[in-house]
Amino acid sequence: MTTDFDAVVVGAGFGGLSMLQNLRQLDMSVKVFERGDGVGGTWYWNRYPGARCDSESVYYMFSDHFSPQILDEWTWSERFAAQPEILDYLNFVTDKMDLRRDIQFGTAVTGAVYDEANNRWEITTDDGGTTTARYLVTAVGCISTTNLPAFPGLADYAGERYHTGAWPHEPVDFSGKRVAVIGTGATGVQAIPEIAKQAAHLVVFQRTPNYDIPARNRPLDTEYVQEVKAEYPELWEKARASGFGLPYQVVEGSAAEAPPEERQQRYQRAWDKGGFYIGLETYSDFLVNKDSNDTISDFIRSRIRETVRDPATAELLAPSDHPFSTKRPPLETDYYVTYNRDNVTLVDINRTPIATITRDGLRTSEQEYAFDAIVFATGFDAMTGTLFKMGITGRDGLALEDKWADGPSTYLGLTTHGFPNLFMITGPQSPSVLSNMPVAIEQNTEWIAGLIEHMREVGADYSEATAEAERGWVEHHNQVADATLLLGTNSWWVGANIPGKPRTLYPYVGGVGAFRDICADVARKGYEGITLTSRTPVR
Ligand code: N01
Repeated sequence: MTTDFDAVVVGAGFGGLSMLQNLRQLDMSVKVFERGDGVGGTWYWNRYPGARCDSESVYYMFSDHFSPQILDEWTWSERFAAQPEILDYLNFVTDKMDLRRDIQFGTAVTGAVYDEANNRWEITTDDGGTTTARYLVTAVGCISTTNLPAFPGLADYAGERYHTGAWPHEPVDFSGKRVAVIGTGATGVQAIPEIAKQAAHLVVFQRTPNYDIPARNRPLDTEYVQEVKAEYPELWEKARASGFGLPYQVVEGSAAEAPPEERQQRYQRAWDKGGFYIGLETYSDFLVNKDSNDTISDFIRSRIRETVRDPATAELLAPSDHPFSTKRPPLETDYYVTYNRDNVTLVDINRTPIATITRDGLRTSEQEYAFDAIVFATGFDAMTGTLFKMGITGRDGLALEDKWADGPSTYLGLTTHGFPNLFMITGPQSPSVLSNMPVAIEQNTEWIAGLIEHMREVGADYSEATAEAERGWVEHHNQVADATLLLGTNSWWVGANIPGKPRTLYPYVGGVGAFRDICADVARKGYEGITLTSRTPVR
C-alpha cells in the first residue's frame, strides 16, 4: 500500500515530536516513523541503571516556543532527571499535544530515495510499506546506532551480554553476579556505581579516563521550581543566545592569565555547585588555550586523587592524554568513590589489552576473567551512523554515505546539496551534541518549518542547498573547529571511536547563539544559499 504525505519525519524523540508539532501548525499532513514501540528516542533505548540527564532538567525540556502550557504544567522532581522521568515527560507531551496519532511505532525506515520525476521522496519501511512525501526530515538522534566493537571471540561468549544503548525493558538484576563493564564514557560513568551496588564483583575495563564532574543531583524544591518557572521567558532567551544551549552566566576571561588564588576559588565554587558550571561559568578559553586548559585539568586531577583511596587506581583514573572538555566530560554521582569499594576492580586496557572474549568471560594480555554478565558501554557510531543505515539516496542516484565518504558536507548541518527537500535535525556540522539538545532541536525545527512556510509563500516546492553555499559552510565549520583543541583528541566527536570513520569534527563548535544568528540571517535573506523553485509536474 502506498500512502502519500506532505512530510515524513523519521524518529519520535525530542526532535521528531518538535518537528511534527511545527509542521502541524502549517496544516501539513505528516507521518512519523519510529523504530521503537514508544516515543522517546534516546530515552526510549537508554534504560541502563543510572541513566539520567546531564543537563539540568529544568532546561532539558521543550521551551515556551513549543508550549507555554506544558512548560507550566510539568514539574521535574530532581535536578538531573532520571531516564524514566524524562520518558514520562515525553509521553506527557505526546498525549497533551495529541501527537501519537501521526506516529507509526515499531517501524524502521529501510530506504529513502528522491524521485526526481515527481519531486517526492519515496520511503520504504521494514513492514514492507512504501510512503511518499514532498519533504523528508530526519530526527534520528545523534547517538542512536550502538557501537559494539568487534572483539575477537565475541560470538563464543555464553553469559549475559548487554549494550547500554539497547538496554532491556525488564529490570536486569546483577545481584551476586560477576560483572564486567567495558567503557568509561558518560554512560559507563553513570552505570558503574549502580552496577557495583548489586554485583558480587565488578571489573571495569578502561581505555581512556575522563574528567568527570560531580553532578550533585538533588530533589528539586517547590520554591526553586517556581522561581525558574517565573523566569522562563528570560531564561530561554538566554539559553538560545548562549554557547552551549544553557542559560548560564558566561564569564569572559582567560584561566591562564588569572591569579592562581582567584582561579582556585572559582573552580572550587563551581565544583561544589556541580554540573557543567565548572566548564561554562569560570573562564572562557578552555577549548582554545592549552595553558588555560591545563589549569582546570590539574584541578580535576587533584580532586580525583583526593577521592580515590588507592593511589595506583587514582592515577589510572586521572586523565593525562587529553585536555579537559575535548571529550565530553561526564557528570558523575558516586563514580570515583565506587573504586573505594572492595568489590570493584579497575583494569587499564592500554597496559593489558583485551585479547579475546571467551566462552566464560574475557582474557587480557595478562589474565583470564570469568563473568556472568558483560556490559558494553562502548558508545555509538554517532551523528552519521543512523543516517547511513537509512539508505538515503538523493538526485542522480547519489547515496548519502557516498557523498559523505570523506566526512559530512552540509549547509548549516540542516541540508545537503544533491538531496532536495531533505532536512536533518541536529545533523553533523550543526551545534547538535555541543548544545543542550532541546534548545538545538527547537532552533532546527523552527527554522525548517520557517523555510517550508516561505516556500509556500513564494510558490516553491523544491529546495536544495547550492554547492557553493555548502562549500562556504564547511569551510567556516572547519575554520572554527581548527581554532580549538578538539581535533587533537580521540573522541567520538571526531569519529575516532569507529575504525575507518573519517576524522573531522562532527558537531559545530561556533556556539548555539552564533549558529542561530547565522540561520536567522540566511532566512532574512530569503534563505540565501538555497535554490527555491517549483518543480512538481502537473498531474
Ligand atoms: O559513549 P562514549 P557513551 N575497546 O563513546 C570505550 C551522551 N550521554 O555511551 O574513550 C575498549 O563516550 C571508550 O574508550 P575511549 C554524551 O554525549 C549523555 O559513554 O574511546 N573500550 C569509552 O570509554 C556522551 O558523550 C548522557 O578510549 C572501548 C566508552 O567505551 C555520549 O552519550 C548520558 C572500545 C564509550 O564512551 C556517548 O557516551 C550518557 C574498544 N574497542 C551519555 N570502544 C546525558 O546526559 C569504545 N570503548 C543525557
